[in-house]
Amino acid sequence: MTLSSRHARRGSVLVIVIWAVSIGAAIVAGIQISSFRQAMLGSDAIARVQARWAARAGVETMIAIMEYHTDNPDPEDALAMIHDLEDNSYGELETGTYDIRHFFDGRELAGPLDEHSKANINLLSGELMNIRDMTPDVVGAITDWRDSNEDAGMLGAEKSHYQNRGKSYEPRNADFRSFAELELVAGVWPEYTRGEDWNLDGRIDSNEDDGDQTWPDDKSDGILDLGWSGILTALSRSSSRAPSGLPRLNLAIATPEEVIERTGVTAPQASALLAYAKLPNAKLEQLLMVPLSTLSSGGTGSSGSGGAGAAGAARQMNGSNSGSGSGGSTGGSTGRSSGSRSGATGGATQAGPGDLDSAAKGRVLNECTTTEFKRPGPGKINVNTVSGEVLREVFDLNPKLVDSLLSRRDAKPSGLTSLSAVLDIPGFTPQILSPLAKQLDVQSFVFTISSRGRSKTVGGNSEIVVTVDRSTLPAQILMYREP
Ligand SMILES: [Ca+2]
Ligand SMILES: [Ca+2]
Ligand SMILES: [Ca+2]
Repeated sequence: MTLSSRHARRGSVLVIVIWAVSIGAAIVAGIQISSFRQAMLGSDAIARVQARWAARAGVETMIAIMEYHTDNPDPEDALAMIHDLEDNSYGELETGTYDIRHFFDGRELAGPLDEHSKANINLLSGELMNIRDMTPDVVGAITDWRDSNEDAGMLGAEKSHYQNRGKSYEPRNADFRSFAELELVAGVWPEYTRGEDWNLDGRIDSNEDDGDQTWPDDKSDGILDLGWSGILTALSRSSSRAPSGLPRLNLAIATPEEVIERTGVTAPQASALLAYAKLPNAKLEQLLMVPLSTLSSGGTGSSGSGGAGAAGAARQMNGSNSGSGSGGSTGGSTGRSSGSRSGATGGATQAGPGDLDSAAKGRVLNECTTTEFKRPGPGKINVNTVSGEVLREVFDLNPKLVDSLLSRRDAKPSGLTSLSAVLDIPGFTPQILSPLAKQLDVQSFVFTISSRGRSKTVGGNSEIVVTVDRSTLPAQILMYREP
């Protein structure tokens, strides 16, 4: 072998070695880059999981507090649970934090949203026309969506209307099951229902407060305009549970002893209540408008004027249910208004059962019922959490009256523990109360928790929105979303 050929071989070995080394380096670099990427993806995934579980911890905390208060009610403090929920609306875990808030009536509040702070759309009829952007044809379509029949009203919309427009769905012909269902109704636009809260989570998101930079177009003023979703709900539910935690006493089948023990009324008052409860269409909320003596004498038929009063009360109920009895209800209210005044001044000295004072009315309204509870229906409005907007806009209440109700309520650290407090507010006459009375209560069962979780490490975010009914134990999840 010559020197030159040896040199050449050594050279080619060197080339091979260099080539192999550079291939090896490239492979190592490639492996490094891909494992670095995987590590990044891994830590992102870990951050997301941590954020999601932090949000979940917030939800579980809220549910635990609600269940505790269902188990341990405090009839002397209408706000005990709400304050507990607020106080625990922010929490820190080892790996993340959660934060539960909602926008309501132009402000951001800590804690879950009380669905009973809004009017249940399934209980509204004539009041719908008061709502902004609501037109007669939309009210007609909402009514047809909800009523069980297939007869479209003059301005309404039943199955054929939707079929003719190529829709793949038809009216439910029963109560709305969610607020979003409202957007399926003919003539309803998301701009009305959602306002600026485009993902319907009750919270202000960055795209909901940046003007027209991103959808939706918003006012970029730090306030979340909730549209109809700020005043209407389909999720609040009724319950047989009284503020004391006991099932409400059904006056249609109760004994006088049970009534006295539960409400502290006198024996003649208990008999009068039981007599009234046996009347067809007896509604306990009539106590807010009509003195007990008038209601019960209508029941026994011993007094002509009393009978007229009870009949007027029955007419009133029917009138407000159909939304077409405004003439009749005005006449009836005038009569009851004077009756109520005389009852308030001379109740204690009257013969017969004697009228209930406002505290006793409050206890009866809180603890009793005249109808058997079968299943949860649309829920009432909690006077302790209702917004001024709902009272003004849905019930067309005079703004000064609304202010006096809200300032009276907000001045009490334990809230309004019975509706009797409303009776004591000047200006809340029977006429004003009658369309509202059947929708008012002092407790809430259904809440929507919007929990935002944040991971401590890389800043992963996650949101869970859950609607919970706490009226039965364990609490029931009515809706779950991760928007
Ligand atoms: Ca229908
Ligand atoms: Ca939102
Ligand atoms: Ca925007």
